[in-house]
Amino acid sequence: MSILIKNGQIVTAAETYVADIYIKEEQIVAIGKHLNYKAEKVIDATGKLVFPGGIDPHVHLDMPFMGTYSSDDYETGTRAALHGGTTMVIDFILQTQGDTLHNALKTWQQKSKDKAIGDYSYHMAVTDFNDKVAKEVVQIIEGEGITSFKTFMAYKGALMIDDGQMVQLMKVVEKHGGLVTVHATNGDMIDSLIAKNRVEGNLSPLYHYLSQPEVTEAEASGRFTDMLEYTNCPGYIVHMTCEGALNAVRRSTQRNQKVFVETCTQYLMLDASLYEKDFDGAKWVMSPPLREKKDQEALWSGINQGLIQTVGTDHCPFMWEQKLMGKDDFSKIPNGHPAIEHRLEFLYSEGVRKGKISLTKFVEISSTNSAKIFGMYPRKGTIAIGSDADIVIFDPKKEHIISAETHHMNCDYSGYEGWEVTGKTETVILRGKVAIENEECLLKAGNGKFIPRGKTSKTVI
Ligand code: DUC
Ligand code: ZN
Ligand code: ZN
Ligand code: ZN
Repeated sequence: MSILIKNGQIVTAAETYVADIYIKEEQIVAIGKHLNYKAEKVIDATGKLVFPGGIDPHVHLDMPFMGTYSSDDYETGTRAALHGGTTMVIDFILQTQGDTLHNALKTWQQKSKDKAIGDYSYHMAVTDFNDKVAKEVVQIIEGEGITSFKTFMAYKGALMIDDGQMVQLMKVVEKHGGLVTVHATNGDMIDSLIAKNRVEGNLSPLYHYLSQPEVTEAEASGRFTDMLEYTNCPGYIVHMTCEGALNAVRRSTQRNQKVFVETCTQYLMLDASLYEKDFDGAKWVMSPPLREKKDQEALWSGINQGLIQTVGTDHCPFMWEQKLMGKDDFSKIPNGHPAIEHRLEFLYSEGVRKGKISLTKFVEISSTNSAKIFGMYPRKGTIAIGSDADIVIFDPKKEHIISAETHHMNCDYSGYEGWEVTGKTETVILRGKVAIENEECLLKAGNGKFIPRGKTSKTVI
C-alpha cells in the first residue's frame, strides 16, 4: 500500500511546516513540497494538522484489580485509542506476588496476541523482589525488549514493594540499562487514613480523596528520587498530580538527576470538587485522586518548564456496575476511569487552543518524549523519513461533545459527559495502513504489533 498526504501542516516536537508525506508499506519514505509520487491513496490534508501517532505510556487493559478486571481489553482498548489518534500504548504486566515475572509475561502475551488492533509494549511491574526475580529482570531487559520496571509504593499486600527491595531493584536495573518507574504514594499513610475513615463511618467517595492527601504523594516522590540518587538509576514517576510532588522532582533536578515525570489528562482538567457529588463521585475514584485548581496550574507550568515530559491517561475503566461494588464503602470502589480515547483531543483543546502549550510541545508530551524515554525513537514518536508511518490527520476547528453514547471505550459512563472539545482526530494511519477514516476503525484484531524497546539513555531528552 502507498499513501500520499498532501498539503498538511506537519507538526513534530521540533517544528511545524506545510509539506506532503509519501508512505510506502509501513514507513515514511519522503517528505517535501509538491511530491509527485503515484500513490494508491491520496489524502488532501489542506487546513489540517498532521502529527505523529500518539503514544500513551500508561494504560491498564484487561487488568485484574480490586476483585475485578478493567473493562477494556486489548481489542476494545486499542480500538478506542486509535479513534482518538493514539497508535501505540504501553500497558502494565502485573507480577503476582510469590510468582515469576516470566509467568506474568506469558499471561499478558495471551491477553494481547490476536487481540490488539494498535501497537503496544509493556512495562513490567515488579511486585515482589528477590534474587531470583533479579535474574529475571536481566533476562527481560536483554531478551524481551522490555526495559521499564514499574514499582508501587502503595497497595500493600498486593502490589507494594518495600524500600529495601526498591533499592536492590534499582541497582540491577541501572546496571543493565533499564528504567524504574513508580506509583509514588505513601501506602502506609494512606492505609491508616482509610482505616480511620472506615471506623468513623466516613464511607462515601469523598473519603477516597481525603485518605490520599497531597503529602502522601509529595513524600513518596521525594523518597523515590532520593533512592534514585543513591543508586544512580534513572527513574520515571507515573501519574503525578500535585505541586508538592513536582517540587520534590524540582529539588532532584537541582542535583542534576535524571527523573522523568508523567502526568495524566484528568489531573490537568478536573479537580476534587467532583467528589462532593455523593456516589456519583465514584466515576473519578482513581489513585492518586484528583487534586485542586492550584495543582492544575502547577502541572501545566511543569510541562512548560520541562519538568514533566509526558502525558498519559492511566486508562483503567470499570463499568458502573463494577463501581457499585463500593456503594457502601469507598475503599471497595475499583480505582480508575476511562480515558484512552480522548487524550490528544483534550490536550489540543484544553492545552493548545487555550494557549497553555505550543503545538510542538503538544507533540512532545503526547508522543515524542514517550518514544525517547522508553527506547523507541525514532521508529516511533516523530514524522521523519524511515520512521513508522503512524500519523494523525487532525481537524483543528471541528467541535464535538464528549459522551458515553458516542465514545468507543467499553465503559457505560464518561467522566467528561457533555465536555465541549475543539479539534478532532479525523484520519489515523498505523504503520502505513489506514486505521481510522470517517469515524470507522478499518483494522481488525491482531493487527497490533508488540514493539520491542531499547535500553534507557539518561541523556535522551
Ligand atoms: N490507579 C488507578 O486509579 N487505577 C489503576 C492503578 C492505579 O494506580
Ligand atoms: Zn471518538
Ligand atoms: Zn498508579
Ligand atoms: Zn496506572
